[in-house]
Amino acid sequence: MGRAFELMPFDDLRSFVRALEKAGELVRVPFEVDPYLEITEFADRAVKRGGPAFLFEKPKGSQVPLAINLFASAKRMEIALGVANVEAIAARISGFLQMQKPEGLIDKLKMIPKLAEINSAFPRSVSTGPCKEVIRRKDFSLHEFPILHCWPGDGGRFITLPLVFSQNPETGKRNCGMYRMQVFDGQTTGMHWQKHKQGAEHYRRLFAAGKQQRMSVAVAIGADPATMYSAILPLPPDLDEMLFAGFLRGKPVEMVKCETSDIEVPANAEIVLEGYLDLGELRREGPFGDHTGFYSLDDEYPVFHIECVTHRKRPIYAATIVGPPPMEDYYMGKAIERIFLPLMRMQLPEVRDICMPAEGVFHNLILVSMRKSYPGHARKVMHAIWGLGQAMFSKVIVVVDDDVDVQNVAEVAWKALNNIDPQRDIEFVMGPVDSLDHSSRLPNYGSKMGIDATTKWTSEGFGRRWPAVITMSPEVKQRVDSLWKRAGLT
Ligand SMILES: Cc1cc2nc3c(=O)[nH]c(=O)nc-3n(C[C@H](O)[C@H](O)[C@H](O)COP(=O)(O)O)c2cc1C
Ligand SMILES: [Mn+2]
Repeated sequence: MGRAFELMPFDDLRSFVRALEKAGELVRVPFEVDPYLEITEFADRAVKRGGPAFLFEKPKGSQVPLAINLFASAKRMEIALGVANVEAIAARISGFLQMQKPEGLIDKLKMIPKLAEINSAFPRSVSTGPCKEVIRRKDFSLHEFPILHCWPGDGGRFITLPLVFSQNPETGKRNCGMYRMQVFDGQTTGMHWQKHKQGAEHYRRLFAAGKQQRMSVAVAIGADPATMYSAILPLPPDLDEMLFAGFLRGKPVEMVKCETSDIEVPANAEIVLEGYLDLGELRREGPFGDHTGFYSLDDEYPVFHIECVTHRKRPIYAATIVGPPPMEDYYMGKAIERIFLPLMRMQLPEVRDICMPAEGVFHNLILVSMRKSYPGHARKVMHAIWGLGQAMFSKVIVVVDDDVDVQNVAEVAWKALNNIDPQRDIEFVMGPVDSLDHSSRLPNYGSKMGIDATTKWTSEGFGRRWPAVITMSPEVKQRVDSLWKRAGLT
């Protein structure tokens, strides 16, 4: 029986780097470049010009090479996830969601590959792995690594692609999120998990329980690309990112226990930082040149104390930069948009497509096309999106009819602007907003706007006639096709 899918999972970061190099998607920089601002300028220019990923072999002041922009194009996202098109992942997810109870033997046989696929997604605990090649309980310092000082106004150096592992104190379930970490000294960093994220939730619950003073946390830097990517996915709480990574790569993620705690990390990681947070200890973190293209303001965040560093013999340090869009995170976010559409459509089958344009920096602008079936339906969709996990941050939602291609922002602007009576069709709601929003009246709390740009119906109180969009008749188009050539036009 043929496999339901074909993936060539990467074993680790370095095999991904090699694949990118082979595909002409990565350039090695053999001379010295400074992690203080200079690497940012390389990475920013490259992403703005459709340029390559980089492996900086000699970051100034460090023996450790640095990889950046690994996910910074549609092509690199596809290589990372082992697909010709990210829509293929959406199709695999749809396949699972549409799975029916098998009726006969043939149906049952058809299910076997799908079940095998699910089975291969579960993470496996292993006793050791490459991330343990070097174990250092003392005499380690973060200053050995080429940690970027990204932008001139940043508060310091930041680890920008960390996989932060923590445990839900009530269920014991694992979470992995990507939360930047400011280097305070060789053994101490900030832990910038924002209020709404799972790491922060674990911290709050443990603190509230009042039974212990410390929270164990482990951080992996650099792993196979599907595992790295899974850290940013807006999964439901308690859905293990490592399970999702296994699904994405079609092979279990191998997890190995830390030296100093029970937390597990990907065995193939390049670098692992083990440590703890003192519950209640906060420290000023930031400013940081952020996803929004602005510096996010400094604020109080927990402090991560590192007790042990393990790494490969010759580790590669993985980094990204964020800043004025489009940046690498745009391509990571675009893939999220495509991969998560089938999951959103399970809740909201009326939604046809969504688009988050680069300028909206993920959730500042969400364009939604939908099949409208009843009065007020567009508003129901807005409110449902505001109720859906991290989509709660959607600052502006524009809903259009399903004949509008939301991937074409010009078409949305044209049709939506014609279709709205602003006072009637725009609604404001109050609620949680992204921690990075610098305009909201209070941190984390502010207003959001929904624009119903669908065709208005009599049943919605619209008493006038609604005009059709202008199109030329197909016969005339065809005839002019030949006349056009006859006139010598191309
Ligand atoms: C490059 C990059 C950096 C990020 N930095 C942060 C951060 O510092 N703090 C934060 O809360 N979220 C950050 N995020 C977003 C989270 O990783 C994302 O919301 C993720 O879904 C959180 O996982 P969780 O739901 O398991 O908490 C970052 C995302 C990317 C792509
Ligand atoms: Mn999570």
